[in-house]
Amino acid sequence: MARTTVARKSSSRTTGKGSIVAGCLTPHPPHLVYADNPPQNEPRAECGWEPVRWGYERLRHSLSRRDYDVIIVHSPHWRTQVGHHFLGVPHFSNLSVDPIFPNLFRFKCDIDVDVELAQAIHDEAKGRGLVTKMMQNPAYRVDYGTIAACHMVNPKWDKPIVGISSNGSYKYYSNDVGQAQQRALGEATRAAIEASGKRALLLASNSISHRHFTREGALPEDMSQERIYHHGQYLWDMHAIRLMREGRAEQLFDEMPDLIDDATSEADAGCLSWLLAALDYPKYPAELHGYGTVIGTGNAVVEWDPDPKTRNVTPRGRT
Ligand code: 2X7
Ligand code: FE2
Repeated sequence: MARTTVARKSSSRTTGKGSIVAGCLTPHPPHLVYADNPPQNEPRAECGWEPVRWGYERLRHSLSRRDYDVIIVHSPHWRTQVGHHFLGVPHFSNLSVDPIFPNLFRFKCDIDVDVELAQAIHDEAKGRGLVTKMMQNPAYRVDYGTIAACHMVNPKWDKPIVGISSNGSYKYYSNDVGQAQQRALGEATRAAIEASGKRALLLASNSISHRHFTREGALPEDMSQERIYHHGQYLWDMHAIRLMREGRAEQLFDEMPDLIDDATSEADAGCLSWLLAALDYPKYPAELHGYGTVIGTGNAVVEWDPDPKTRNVTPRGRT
C-alpha cells in the first residue's frame, strides 16, 4: 500500500498520552433514530430495523465497560467540497431536520463540542498538507449523519463531540485522492488524540453498500418491504465484514475504491478509511455487533478495541 502523499508535520501543543478507546463503524440511517422513539425526535414509530438497533444495543453494552472523554465522529452528510472542516462552536442547541426524510427525523439537539481537540486535529491535519477549516457559525445545523451515529452510541448525550466533515475529494478528484487524504486525516487524528491526553471514541458514520429504494412505502417501518437491493451489494457487505472480523483492515483499505465503485458505497465519504487509518489498520479482529438493511442499504455496527485486555470478540464459525 502506498503510504502517504502529503507531508508530515506535527503541531500539537500538549504532551499527554491520550488514546483511542475504541473505533466503531456506526451507520446513521435516520430510520434507526425514528424507530427508537427518543424524546428528542418528533415523529413516532411502532417498530423497525431491529437487527441494526439490537446491534447498537450490543455496542452500547460493550462500550459501557470502558470510559472515554470525547466522541470523534466523521459524517458523510456534512459534505465540504473544499477542505476538511471541524465543528468549532462549543455548543449547538437547535432542530436538525433530515432534508430527505423530514417525515422521520426532526431532532432537537443539545450538543457539546470539544473545540480544543477539534482545533488540535485541525492543526495536525493542516501540518500534513490538508486543506482545513474550523466551522465557526453558531447557527449551523449539525447534520443527521453526525447526530444519528452519536445518538445511537450515546443516547444520554453526556460526552462532548468532535465533528469532522466529509471532504468531496473521492467524487471531485478520484478514489485514490480521497484515500490519500483520509489516510493523512486518520494519522492526524491519532497524533492529536495521543498528544491531548484524552480517551477518545471514534465513529465512522457510514453504511457499507448503499444502493437504496427510490420509493417509500405508506408505513416506513413496514419490515415486510425491507431487503437488500441486489445480490452483488450483499456479497460486498459480507466481504467487507469478513475482512473486519479477520483483522485485515489494510486489505479493506486497499480495496475501498472497488467497494465504492461496485457497491455504490457510502464509504466514498471517507469515514471508514479515516477510521482504519486512525486505528493504524488493525490486524486484530473487530467485533460485529449487528448487520441489517435500511431501505436496501447494508449497515454493519462494528467495533475495534485496540486494547487486548478489554477486547471481547465473538469467535467466528463458518460465516
Ligand atoms: O443517509 C442514509 C443512509 N446512509 C442509508 C439509508 C437510509 C437513509 O439515509
Ligand atoms: Fe447516509
